[in-house]
Amino acid sequence: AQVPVNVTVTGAAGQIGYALLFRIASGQLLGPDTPVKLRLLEIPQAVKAAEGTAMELDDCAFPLLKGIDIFDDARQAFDGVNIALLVGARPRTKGMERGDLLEANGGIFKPQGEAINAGAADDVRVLVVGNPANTNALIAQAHAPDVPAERFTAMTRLDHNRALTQLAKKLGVDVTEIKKMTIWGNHSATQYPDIFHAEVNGTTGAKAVNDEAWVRDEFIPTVAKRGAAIIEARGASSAASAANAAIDHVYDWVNGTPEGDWTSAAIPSDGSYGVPEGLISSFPVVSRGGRWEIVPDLEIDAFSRERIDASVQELSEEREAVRKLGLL
Ligand code: NAX
Repeated sequence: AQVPVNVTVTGAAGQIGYALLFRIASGQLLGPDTPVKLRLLEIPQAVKAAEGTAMELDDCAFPLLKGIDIFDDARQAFDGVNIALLVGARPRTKGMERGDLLEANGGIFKPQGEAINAGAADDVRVLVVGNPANTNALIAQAHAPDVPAERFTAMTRLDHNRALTQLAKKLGVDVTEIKKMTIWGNHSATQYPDIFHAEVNGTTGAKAVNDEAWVRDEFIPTVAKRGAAIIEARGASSAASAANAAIDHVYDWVNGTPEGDWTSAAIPSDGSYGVPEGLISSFPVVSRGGRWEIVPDLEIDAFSRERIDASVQELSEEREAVRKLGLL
């Protein structure tokens, strides 16, 4: 029988955790032939709730689920980990400044990076979901010097999927008719969803829409502020859709993206498209042979340039801020 893949999920007792764990255990993360073992990390106060979720996972009798262990210690949780889903983070609370937020999350992602460095399997792949995701990924990466830098990624797949549906609705087409959507930059309100390279039935997304005002004043803000709109409507932040995006990200990373299409992921920049090297920024990416590659040589017009630069500038400022805090 195949050796189970160790999947560590942090923040396992949270809302995204609740939506994510059942999909991992049912085989949607790694495919229907790959058994998994779950390693759940929580803070001590939430271990009991994680145990409750584990009871429910047991009650599903998932054929692919070969074990569940629950920890409140990062070293143990990341021991032998193959896939690390870093979901738990410190949310911004009222009156909290950006610097406080980065510092509080540094207190989470630094020790988790160290624990990954100490105990992870050679093939470890890390996806950071917890916000501020790009910079949290950078902090974890900085404390895992023995792990190849490219194994640290942050999630913009939810933004990507949101953009696909918004464009499909506008054009009255099926989401499957749209290829090559791109999210650039930070997973924040400055992100830039780009439909100039998207393909829809033989033309570009932008040409199919043929309405720059809609792109500028409706599409981009709707995608960028969708998280807030969900909170407003649901009274809680996106959870099932975030879990779905995490599944999509890891599945594609392991299994490859389809020919003739690409997706979006925040990965360490190699300097492409003027994004400073090392920033974990969202790009158009394909996955080949288990690695993300940035789609090269796209033409970037002035409209896109301005928006990519603004989001990347924010990432540079976040990097500078965590450097000053001694977190890099
Ligand atoms: P919840 O507050 O429901 O759950 C977070 C869980 O993390 C809690 O159970 C908490 O006890 C746990 N936790 C806190 N510190 C921890 C630590 N040091 N180790 C282990 N666990 C720890 O939040 P939820 O709605 O699940 O969201 C989780 C994170 O995802 C948040 O940071 C949120 O902002 C972020 N999101 C990111 C998205 C993305 O697209 N990248 C979209 C959805 C979501 O907003």
